[in-house]
Amino acid sequence: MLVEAEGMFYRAQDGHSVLDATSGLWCVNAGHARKQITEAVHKQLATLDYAPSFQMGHPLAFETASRLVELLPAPLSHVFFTNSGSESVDTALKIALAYHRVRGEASRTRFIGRERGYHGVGFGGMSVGGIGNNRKQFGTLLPGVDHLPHTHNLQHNAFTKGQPAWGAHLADELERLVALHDASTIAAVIVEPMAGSTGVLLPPKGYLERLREICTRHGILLIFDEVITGFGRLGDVAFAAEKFGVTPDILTMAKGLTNGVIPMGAVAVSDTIHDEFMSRGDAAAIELFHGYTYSGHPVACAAALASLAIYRDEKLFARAEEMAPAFERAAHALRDAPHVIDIRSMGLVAGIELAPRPGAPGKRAYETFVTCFERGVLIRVTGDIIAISPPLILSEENIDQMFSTILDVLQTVS
Ligand code: PXG
Repeated sequence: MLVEAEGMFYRAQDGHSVLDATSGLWCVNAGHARKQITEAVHKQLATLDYAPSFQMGHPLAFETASRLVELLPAPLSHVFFTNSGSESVDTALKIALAYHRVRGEASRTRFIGRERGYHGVGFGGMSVGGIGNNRKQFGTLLPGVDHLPHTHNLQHNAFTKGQPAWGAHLADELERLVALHDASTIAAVIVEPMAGSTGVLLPPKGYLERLREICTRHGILLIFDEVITGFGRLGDVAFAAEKFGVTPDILTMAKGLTNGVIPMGAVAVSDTIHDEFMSRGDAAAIELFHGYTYSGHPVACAAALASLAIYRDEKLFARAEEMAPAFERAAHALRDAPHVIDIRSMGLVAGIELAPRPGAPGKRAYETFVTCFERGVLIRVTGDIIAISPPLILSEENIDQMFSTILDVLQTVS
């Protein structure tokens, strides 16, 4: 149980201090209890606690959208607000369907996701997602969904720093799916530019470029799910799209948008998509029959604006890039630690893959997680992979503490 948080640390119920090596759940990018955000939320609650976004509006939603557009690569220039990553994904998928329909290509209804992808827990996101355990309890999901192969390959890419050299050709599988289903049936391809939840899989060099090229050639929309990669996680810039130099047609975000303080998500779309909706029908008509009671919630907007101001004023994305070499060195120093079979990293994210204990997959990593917590470091594990994604404000001392604790613990787990 966690009861308090400040800066890089939680306090557990028994009073011990716990270094947050996971930004909560990949979201507290500016660290905990940021006064600027707390005060903005407090003030907003007393000023305009709620306003509908159906027929009505309020200035903060437009201000937040404008700030986001400044951070997004062109031509992503319009924003639809949601309340979570899952809602962002389902919104993005619905926008893709409706976009093709308004253009007279209603046969484009198929989605292509990727094995090991995570896109939240709505029916759309779960269907395009590719993590078996997240799907198997729920029977039939959306029809008309196919999956690209994942890009993880230890034989070729173990212990890579940054993007692996091997694997761009895996994007060509999209051509195979296009040949199988026909482009006229495919609405969109959705991928995380770096797969987070499944255990930090970086895109092979040239892979995203090839996906982009194939999508463009066949009139298929490319959606990047940047719920984890957004807001400086990979260093230097706000979004992975810019980091990797590949721009999707639709980009989903959440988490770091409000520093995790108030639930909020958003979907950015290109000018072309926006204009296709807006150029049709009568000016007073509703263009997209979709939205949430809490879309653009004023308090969430206040939290987002304060978070974005911190990212900008403290140059946190540049700071993530500055700290990345020390973080990468410390992560890769675990190479010879017991059980470690791979380490991969970029910016302020690292995946440390352990060999599963024979007959007990996941147990070794789970015990590592529990013991690290007892020793004052919060890590995240998925299967037998440790994922580290600290707040971007971290110090070298924090880096030492997190990786030396993991090393000590790996030396004790069997
Ligand atoms: N897309 C991506 C890429 C995500 O990582 C979602 C969508 C869904 O967001 P919401 O806000 O609906 O949860 C996510 C969420 C983990 C973990 O253990 C990761 C997420 C959520 C819970 C656990 O890595 N990511």
